Amino acid sequence: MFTKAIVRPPAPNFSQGLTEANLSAPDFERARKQHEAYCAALTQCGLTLTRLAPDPDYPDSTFVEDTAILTNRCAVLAQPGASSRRGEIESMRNTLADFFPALMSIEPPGTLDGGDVCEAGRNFFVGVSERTNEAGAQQLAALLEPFGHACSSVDIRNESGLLHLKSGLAYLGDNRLAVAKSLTGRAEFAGYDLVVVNSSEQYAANCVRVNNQVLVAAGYPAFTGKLRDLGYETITLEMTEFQKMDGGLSCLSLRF
Ligand code: CIR
Repeated sequence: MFTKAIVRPPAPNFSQGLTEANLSAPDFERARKQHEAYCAALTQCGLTLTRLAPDPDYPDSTFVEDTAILTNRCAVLAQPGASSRRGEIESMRNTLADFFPALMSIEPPGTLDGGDVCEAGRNFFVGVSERTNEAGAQQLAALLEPFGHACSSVDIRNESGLLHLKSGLAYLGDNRLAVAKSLTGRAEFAGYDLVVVNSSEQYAANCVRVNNQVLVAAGYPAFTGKLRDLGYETITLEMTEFQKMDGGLSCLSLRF
């Protein structure tokens, strides 16, 4: 059960962040409205929000999920794989210190983006990606082990179209994973029930279960239909402007 979330609205220079999406430039006003609707959905799910100030020094800083890994017993500050994002960690350190006395960090040469870490019950899947290296994944495993969490690495370096592991994976609770079609054969996911997301709807795989609801990007009817058939209550959210900056739905918040 989550009770809180941290969010940071996009800054006006949001469009200057990193992207390989090859879509048009995002519209700031629309992004701001989409972010507001996202915050309203989290509130509707029962969460109390900490809203950080937009930070134009870091145009990607609205994607707060990449800066930390939060569990019910501890928090780990990430070490962003993209150099332009490294400075996002410091302000998150101050914010998290208010909530997590046991605050740990991934240290260089390790790199790790929170978007590569998918908690699935007691196990954590950690994507080794363009952003997260093996040293970062190993550090996280060593830091979480004393708290009773096991980590397994999933190498996605050859998965075109997946910036982070969670771009193609989400834990729905109930031993169930939403998984992009291209990841379905991975041995790491044996033992879980898989809800497969068709290639044409891959973006929707980055959904978020928040208490009794699943937040899912608008415009992906096949996947949303599957979720509803399984009995999940869904809230669909327009994510177009964040998608243009390679951002998924989960990366706009840190939930705990
Ligand atoms: C970046 O490339 O770092 C940002 N433009 C997007 C990060 C999205 N994060 C995520 O999906 N976890």
